[in-house]
Amino acid sequence: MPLPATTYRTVEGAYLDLIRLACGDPEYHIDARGNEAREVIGVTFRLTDPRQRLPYIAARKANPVFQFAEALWYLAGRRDLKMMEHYASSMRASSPDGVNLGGSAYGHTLFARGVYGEPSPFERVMHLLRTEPDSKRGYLPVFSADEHAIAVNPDMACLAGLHLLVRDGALHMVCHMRANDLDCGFLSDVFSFTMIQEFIAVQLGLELGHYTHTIGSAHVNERNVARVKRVLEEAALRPSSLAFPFPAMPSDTTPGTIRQVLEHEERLRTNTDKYTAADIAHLDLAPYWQQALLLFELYRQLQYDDIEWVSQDVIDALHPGLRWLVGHKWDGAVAEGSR
Ligand code: 5HM
Repeated sequence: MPLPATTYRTVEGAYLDLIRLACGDPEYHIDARGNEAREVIGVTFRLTDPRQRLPYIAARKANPVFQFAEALWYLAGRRDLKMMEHYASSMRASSPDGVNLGGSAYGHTLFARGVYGEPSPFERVMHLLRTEPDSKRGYLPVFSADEHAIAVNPDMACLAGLHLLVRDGALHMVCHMRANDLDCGFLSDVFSFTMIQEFIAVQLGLELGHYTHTIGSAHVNERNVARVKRVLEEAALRPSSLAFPFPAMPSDTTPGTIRQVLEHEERLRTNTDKYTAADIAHLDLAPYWQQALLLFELYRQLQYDDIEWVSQDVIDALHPGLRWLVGHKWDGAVAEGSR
């Protein structure tokens, strides 16, 4: 009996197959809201190890600073533009009021409590899964029909919803996206959504299960086709993908941990503080979350300090996979021997 979806161990394999398909054998050429794109309709794949959520392809120049920032922003239930535009200034264009993000503030939809302190959708689903583990009702809708009522909506949620299923002691997740830009949005979406899955698994005391991703409109914008081709050329020349196993989220991670990481993040984002690797190592935070702060300190140096190289202690303290990624993203600011 065939598996329900094409299965990959890491996000990189899925990313490469999807861009190859949409670029090389598109079903349609579309032009929605001025974005010409090559499109395939209705794709699904499964990641057996959702922790392997980073691609190691030099030509892609993936940005782990943005990916951690976005995942933490979601987990904290935030929607403010000021945090996210620091890491990606392009996000301002999606904000309807210059203060908050709209439909794409998925974490606000999922994790924020109601105005009168009512439980968040996440808290309600946690209660359901604790009381009826075999439930099929653990669905967290994100896209709202009301979004169609907003005239000239600059930010309509691309994530339709996340479905949580507890089976055999593991938390599986199925993600439904109405649309996914395979070159730009896809990698940070899978990174963040699998972080959300792992965070929820930790809250429930469960193993991390598999992650299934389904897309209505899977597309590559014409303006990104040249980069996509470079990515595919690099992948074709490599014997096999680089392996930097991504560690497990600590089992004592709570919403309070996320708040604590983001308090430090804010100090670095606003350049109120600067940290050495030793400062970060002495914080009351698990090494896993210290990695996020090392990335934010690295980004602080790039944004605010008049430096030739990012300080070597920060580079040396990074997980080898993150060091590889920042070395290729900011190759002019990370000493060559460290890449
Ligand atoms: O016209 P439309 O609202 O579909 O344009 C949004 C574009 O951003 C699409 O290309 C969509 O696939 C991409 N996108 C994404 O891939 C947007 C968001 C933010 O909601 C996202 N992933 N998370």
